[in-house]
Amino acid sequence: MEGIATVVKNAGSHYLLSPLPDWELFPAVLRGKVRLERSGATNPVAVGDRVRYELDGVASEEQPAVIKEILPRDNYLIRRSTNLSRQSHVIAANLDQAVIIVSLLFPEIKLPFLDRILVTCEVYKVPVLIVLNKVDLYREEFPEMVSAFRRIYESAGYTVLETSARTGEGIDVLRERCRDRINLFSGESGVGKSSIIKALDPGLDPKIGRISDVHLQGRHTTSLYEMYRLAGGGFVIDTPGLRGFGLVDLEKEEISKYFPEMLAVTDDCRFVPCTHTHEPDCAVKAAVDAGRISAERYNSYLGMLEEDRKFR
Ligand SMILES: Nc1nc2c(ncn2[C@@H]2O[C@H](COP(=O)(O)OP(=O)(O)OP(=O)(O)O)[C@@H](O)[C@H]2O)c(=O)[nH]1
Ligand SMILES: [Mg+2]
Ligand SMILES: [Zn+2]
Repeated sequence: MEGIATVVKNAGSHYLLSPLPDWELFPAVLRGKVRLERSGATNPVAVGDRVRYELDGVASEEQPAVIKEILPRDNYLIRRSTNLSRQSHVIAANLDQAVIIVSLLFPEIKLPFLDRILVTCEVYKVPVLIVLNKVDLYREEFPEMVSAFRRIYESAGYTVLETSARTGEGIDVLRERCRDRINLFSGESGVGKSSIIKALDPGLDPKIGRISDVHLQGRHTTSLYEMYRLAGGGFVIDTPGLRGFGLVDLEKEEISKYFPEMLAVTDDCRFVPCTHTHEPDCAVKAAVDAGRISAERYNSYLGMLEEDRKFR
């Protein structure tokens, strides 16, 4: 028998499939020659991939379904482990939304890191929702930090949702935003990705870690890519916390296209292409000077240009 199903879990060489939107999990393996797009990725099949499988009888651990073909992807996200490495890893495929989870403290946020993730989502055309989690820990004490963060990302065109997996704040709104979609949950280790999934649907049981006392960092509790079905509707993919995040291959002149607030004004730059650094009459620099583009985002952009020079 043959069928089409979606990869919902990837544990090394074993996979779990489900015929989404139905939730009936069964094991599968990759065997023989699978027709692949030439991608150079370290993992041929990713969570979210729709696959054609073959199966004799009922799938079991002893007799898993066999993945024969990966169907064309609507979209996907990849990352390079470092800028130096040519190897890339497909994070997930066929996503309706990337929910990027951050916390201002515990672990302390690194804006350039967030901006690289956002650029990657723009490159691969995956709509983004930014979730500012753990507000119970710092908003009362540092309200100006929260409003500064909001200002930076809302002025860039992103939606920022404040949540606390601990108190439940913002969780109903997030549940609504995740409904009827396939959502990737991504972000640094320890920001609360798995905790939020548990808060969205207390019937689920993703592994939740502890922040290390010494480094105030996450401990990479989640180690696999795994999709969950939310009781409220929709699907979420829990992922291991990102460490390094190498930027995808981009030409220097291209990078600013993936900063929506820069893209919006580049037509007014005198030079085409413009790197928005030394050129006269640059609309991006003018917008930064006028405070319409945030200095933090512009600095992240300059950092990416700089790396681009270093690594090729
Ligand atoms: N105070 C507070 N603590 C939280 C919140 N969300 C998560 N935590 C705590 O933060 C720690 C890490 O949470 P996890 O859900 O494991 O984080 P994660 O992002 O899944 O981490 P990795 O799986 O390592 O990538 C745990 O001790 C959680 O209890 C929150 O909103 N408020
Ligand atoms: Mg986790
Ligand atoms: Zn310019």
